[in-house]
Amino acid sequence: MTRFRAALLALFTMVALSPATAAQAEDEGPEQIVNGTFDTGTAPWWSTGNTTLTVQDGRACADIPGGTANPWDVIIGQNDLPLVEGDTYAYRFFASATPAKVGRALIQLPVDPWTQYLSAAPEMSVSGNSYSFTFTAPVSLPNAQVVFQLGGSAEPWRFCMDDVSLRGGAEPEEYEPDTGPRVRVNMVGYLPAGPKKATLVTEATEPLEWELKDADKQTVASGETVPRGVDGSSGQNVHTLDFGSYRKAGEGYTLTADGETSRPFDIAAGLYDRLPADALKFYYTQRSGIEIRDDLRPGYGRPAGHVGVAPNQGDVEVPCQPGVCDYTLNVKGGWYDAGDHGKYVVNGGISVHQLMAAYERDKAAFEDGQLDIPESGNGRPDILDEARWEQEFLLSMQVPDGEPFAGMAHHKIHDRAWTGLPLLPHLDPQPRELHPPSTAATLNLAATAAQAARLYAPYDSAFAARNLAAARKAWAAARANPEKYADPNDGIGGGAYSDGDVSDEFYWAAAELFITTGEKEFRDFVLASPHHTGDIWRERGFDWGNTAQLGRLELATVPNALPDRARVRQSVVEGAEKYLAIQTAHPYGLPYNPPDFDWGSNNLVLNNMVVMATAYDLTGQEKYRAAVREGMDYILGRNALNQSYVTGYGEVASKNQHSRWYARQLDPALPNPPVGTLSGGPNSAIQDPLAQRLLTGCKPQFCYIDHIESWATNELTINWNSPLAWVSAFLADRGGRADCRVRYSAHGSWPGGFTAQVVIENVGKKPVDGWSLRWSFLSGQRAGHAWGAALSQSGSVVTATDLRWNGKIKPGQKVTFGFNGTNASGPNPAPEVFHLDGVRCK
Ligand code: 9MR
Repeated sequence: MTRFRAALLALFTMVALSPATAAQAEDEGPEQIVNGTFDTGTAPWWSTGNTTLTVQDGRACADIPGGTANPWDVIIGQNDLPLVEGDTYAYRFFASATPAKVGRALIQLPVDPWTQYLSAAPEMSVSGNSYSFTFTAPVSLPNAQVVFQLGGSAEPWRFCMDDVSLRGGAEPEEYEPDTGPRVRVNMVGYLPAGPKKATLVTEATEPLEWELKDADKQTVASGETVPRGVDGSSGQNVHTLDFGSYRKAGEGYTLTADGETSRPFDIAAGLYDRLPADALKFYYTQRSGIEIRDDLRPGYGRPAGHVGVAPNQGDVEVPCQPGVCDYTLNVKGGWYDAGDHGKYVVNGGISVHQLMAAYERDKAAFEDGQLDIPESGNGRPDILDEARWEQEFLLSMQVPDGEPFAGMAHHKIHDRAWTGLPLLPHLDPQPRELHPPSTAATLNLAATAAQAARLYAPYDSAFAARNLAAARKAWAAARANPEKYADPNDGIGGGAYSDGDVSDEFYWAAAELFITTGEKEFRDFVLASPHHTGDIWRERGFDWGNTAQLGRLELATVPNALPDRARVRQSVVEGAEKYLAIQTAHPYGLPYNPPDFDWGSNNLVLNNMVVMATAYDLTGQEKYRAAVREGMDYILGRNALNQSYVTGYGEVASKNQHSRWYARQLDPALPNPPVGTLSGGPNSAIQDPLAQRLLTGCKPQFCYIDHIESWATNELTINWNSPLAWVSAFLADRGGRADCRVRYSAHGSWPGGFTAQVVIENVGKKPVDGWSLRWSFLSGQRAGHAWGAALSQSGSVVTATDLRWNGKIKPGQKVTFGFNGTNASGPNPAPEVFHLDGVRCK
């Protein structure tokens, strides 16, 4: 390419007022501006917090506030433009101002002393003009800034721009991620008893020696790698190595092979102890409608977003999009979906469901006070308080009685137009709108409300009843409107979240309603659904748009009286076998391997791990637990990019996820995302301009960049942290299986009450000497008078302890105790999971 190298002495010259011809542009060198035509939204353009860039009629426009003193009080710009010393650049743009204004157009150093390489004062008219300048770069730098300084006006005005172009300099360099040492490990570490595998990137095709070294660089184990050929997900020739036989706990281990030494890692039993709480704490700082307290999250405090305080225009009295409805709703609260300020019922649904499911899987693992949230100390598990924040919002999205589509749920509420970054929630000036009700949203509400009805019953019976009523109403409304789909083109100002097949949402909702009520209507629906028997275990995993798996997992794990429950449980094991086979064949141990990776692939990886973890819960077979542990290695560093996707976990970890308020990469005064935030991860479709510029042609694992502008590969969302929370709670669970088998039978019931007998059998080889048995009730049941054991109950968790005289259980022997229960509304299902002295029985 010929470079336009005019020997200009002046720093810049204004040469013409006409747009460049194509030939001219060709001569001028490569384009350096990303998305100067605003065809793909406003990214990676940014603005100061007092204005919002939105696309209008193909141009990027912003309302510039009046009453500022200096030009730099309002800025719109783009970062990271490379300049080459001595090269001449052509800079062009179209701009308009209403009313007419003089602005400042600069190309400058992005930090103090803000050296200007080009400075112009375009006189902008209402109809707009094209501007053209040239300048010669006096220095080389990788990150010059193009900015429009638009402040200093007493009156507000409107600015629009288009066709922003900076031509010249070097061809954009091919982006090469820094992938560090070629030995890839879980940088956080390995569990002493767990599998320990690593991946080596090498040209070699024959086995190579590997050595495991401790922190003193002493070799403690060694072996040979296994060549695995070229891996399609990365395009790399790789070997795997297995050091699972080494089990000694310690810090600072490294693996060496092929002359390369891995990043350090630990071997520790407590590796995952903090992760469940960190993954769950993420939700508090995603909350809308409440001030985030800095004392609870130092560095993250911020005023309440969207509580009807200017410049916010929501969320207390939100109208519909024009023509959709003529009422307003108070939909304050809930969690912001992701890095945007939208709130979407379908995505909120799976997120709150997975939090409640993590709780329901092992209620005793979740306590009050774990998450440092405002509700800590109220006597209820924090995870339920956090989930309730979202569930209340979902309830508020239900169409009121007497209105068209009463009982359905509005699909979403969000800004009328997309906003730029950074923008704290309370500073969002956009009008907010309710979008039409959808069957998918309605079924998400039915499912989560039915689930909430049973889980909140021990703590707040009124809230439980409100949920059950809402679930029934939503179910009936969905049945009456079974094909009201969200418009796939309704994606301005928020995501579309459209889904043209809601038969899976119907199945999931029916499953939850059946589990909670035991009623025939829901049982019949479940049994007749094609999702009840079909192979629903897609390689690509499940997510907000594929929810049949949620129904199947719930029916398999939560006690219920389905006639073919044994088959349902077996089907989960079949799904797990499928993911296990994919993982075993994958040299990076990935239980997900489609030829192209989906948007948010990390959450699909984690959801496939949920299926394998559930198979472990159902069968106690170690191979499934080992598979979950190995899957986590990928998330935490054993991958082609040699990085962890969880903020704060591992030496090199994602920290610039796309977010309007954790936008430190754009504004050093703002924080990075909190510790425990999952990045969406590799996405082959690279929809955002930054990823397109840097990653075009990427192999799946390489379709990722830890940059705030890469919203397609590096966002954070409530529905991606939810499987992280679920899986990490599973991983933090240190127990194996105890040598006990428990039979629980409710024999005899009367309105509101029942009597139950529990038999504990010692199926091991060692005698038990003193025991305590723990289980949790499914809904609001309470244990009362007991015989043969002392019973105590906290929330829904019951603990039975021996009475000394029956504390010994010899191998092969049994002890029996019983109790009277109350509050057995609904199906009163028998608990199925029991822990003896804290360890789950077989
Ligand atoms: O996670 C969503 C992904 O499955 C969809 O393909 C994509 C396009 O509709 O949208 C993703 O969700 C985004 C949503 O639309 C807006 N908030 C941020 C979400 C994560 O990027």
